[in-house]
Amino acid sequence: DSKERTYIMLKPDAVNRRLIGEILSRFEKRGYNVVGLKVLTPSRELAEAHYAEHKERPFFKGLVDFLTSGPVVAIVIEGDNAVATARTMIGVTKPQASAPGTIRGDLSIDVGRNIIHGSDSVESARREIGLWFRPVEIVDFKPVDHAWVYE
Ligand code: YYY
Ligand code: MG
Repeated sequence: DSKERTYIMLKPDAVNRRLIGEILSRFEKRGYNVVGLKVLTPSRELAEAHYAEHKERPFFKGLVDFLTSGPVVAIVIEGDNAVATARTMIGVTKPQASAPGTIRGDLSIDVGRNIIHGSDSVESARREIGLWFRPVEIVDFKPVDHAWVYE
């Protein structure tokens, strides 16, 4: 197994709909470890930096307005192949194209209210974790059930 990390963010719709526990539990039950976790309302600067790759897109302003409109939960998840597996668990960008069983496919309808973000590559994860967390806010630990999750 590898201790790959990914950046997961529960957007203001997830927080306002009280879905924090529901969503976090899916990663925990799968066997992933939560190594960073906080609730904050992001500044415009932070939201724009997070979504910098989309700054020329027509939905950019609405996306930043939405992300800064309320609290988000910033999360670092760790475990084998965390980046790709989390994306699979999340579903695709459009909730209506996301399969039942995925987070977006079970809990959302509209692309602009798709409740969760997950890094799209190990490189993006590194950048996003650095943007949202200071190193001291991330823990290094190995749960006692490790050998029951990994062979
Ligand atoms: O990585 P992911 O969140 O699945 O999608 P991205 O293509 O990176 O877009 C980021 C974010 O932007 C998406 O989660 C919703 C919003 N968005 C939108 O509102 N309308 C679109 N046509 C595309 C994306
Ligand atoms: Mg993306």
